[in-house]
Amino acid sequence: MAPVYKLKFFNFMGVAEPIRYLFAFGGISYKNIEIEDADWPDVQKSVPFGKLPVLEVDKKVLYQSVAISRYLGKLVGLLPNDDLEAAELDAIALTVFDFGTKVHEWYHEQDKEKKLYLQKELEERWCPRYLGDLEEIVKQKGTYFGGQKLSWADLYFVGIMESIEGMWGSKILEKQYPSLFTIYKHVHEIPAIETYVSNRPHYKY
Ligand SMILES: N[C@@H](CCC(=O)N[C@@H](CS)C(=O)NCC(=O)O)C(=O)O
Repeated sequence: MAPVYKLKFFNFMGVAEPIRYLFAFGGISYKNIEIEDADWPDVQKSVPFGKLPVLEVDKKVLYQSVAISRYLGKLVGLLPNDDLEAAELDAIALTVFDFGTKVHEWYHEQDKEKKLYLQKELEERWCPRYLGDLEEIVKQKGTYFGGQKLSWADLYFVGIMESIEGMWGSKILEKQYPSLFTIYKHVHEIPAIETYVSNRPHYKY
């Protein structure tokens, strides 16, 4: 019998969005549980390291968005058999997560001056560093992060980018990062993803 999947996160895209993409891609049903602010203190005590997302697979609890996405990636046929290629994709997803952390830090900064500083850092330092290097990797590999074949790392990247664009307030890839934009477009053109995106709740970021 297929396991029962329960994804616990909040009512935004964040690091859970790639997981939702992967479920959609594989046509796997799952319960998308959005924790309300009022319930968070209690839920926090019950989850590993006090963080979300977690994915319950029957009675087992998986945490860390990259590990969860890799697990689902294998399940839906988006993980290469070759261990070295698989590790390269882990590195991509972890790098995408690192970039997301920089944007998250800027987005939630309350101090005006510090926020301006972080914005400048993002524009002048972190976008060229992360997106620039990721763009080069794709250019050398072919169409996707893994070469010619779509992988879970592509879905991880696009899910996180959608959340990042929600925070940033505008599109980021089209003008300066054409290879990354191609991945973004291809992933959104996958019928199951297209259907998921057009039916999902209104997530701000
Ligand atoms: N590296 C973790 C990050 C998890 C994380 O930081 N989750 C945040 C939401 S994006 C969280 O649970 N924040 C609530 C809190 O720390 O109180 C992952 O990728 O899953």
